[in-house]
Amino acid sequence: MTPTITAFERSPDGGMGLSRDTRVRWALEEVGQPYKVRLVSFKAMKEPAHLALHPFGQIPTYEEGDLALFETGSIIFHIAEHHAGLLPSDASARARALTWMFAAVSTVEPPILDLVTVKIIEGDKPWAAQRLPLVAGRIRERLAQLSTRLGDAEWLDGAFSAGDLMMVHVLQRLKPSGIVNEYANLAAYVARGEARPAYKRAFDAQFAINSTAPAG
Ligand code: GTB
Repeated sequence: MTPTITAFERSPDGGMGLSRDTRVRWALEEVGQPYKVRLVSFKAMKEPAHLALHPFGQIPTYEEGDLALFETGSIIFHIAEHHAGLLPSDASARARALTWMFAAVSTVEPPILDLVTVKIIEGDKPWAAQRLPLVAGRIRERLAQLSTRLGDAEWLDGAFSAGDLMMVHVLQRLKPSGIVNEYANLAAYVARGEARPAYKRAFDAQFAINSTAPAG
């Protein structure tokens, strides 16, 4: 059964791949699973039909027959469980790949989201200029730790996995700040992820939607 995901009718980044449907598209492309996309407006995301799928009124969601999922971690885990290519078959290696998925969303992503918040949502507050270096410092601490662990390896734990997919997409959110480029091995790691044919297909698909959306 072909799954359907939801995505922004018009992404605030103009289709540069930062919205989280991109990571789900990427996972589906990695495993060769065709999918459909239902575009939703910001207004529709807060209406009952979408809230029934996603209690927090966000994208992406994932529907496959009777199954409806939200949260990219859960969606990508589901895809990886049902298709070869995103998780190793060895039980210990699989558990480690899952650990990296969780590390990406629960340890590395939060300070990165704080940076977005302090720059965009809280940018006009009188204390924003003081908070910014604190948040940037927390990000650098995490990236330094991640950089040390990655070392000169290609991926975080052996072959490319859902853990790398999630981590690369989390790090991409830092692109506008340039902070990832302070860590040469992390910048190269992100570039390796972006060079994967499956990533390119996912990026192009979401970019095509956003570059053709009518103005206004
Ligand atoms: N933890 C959830 C998950 O991983 O699925 C988070 C989902 C989420 O934050 N969704 C965002 C959303 O629906 C879109 S991706 N926001 C609308 C709302 O909350 O009302 C976050 C995002 C948005 C825009 C950009 N951008 O333009 O650069 C990047 C990322």
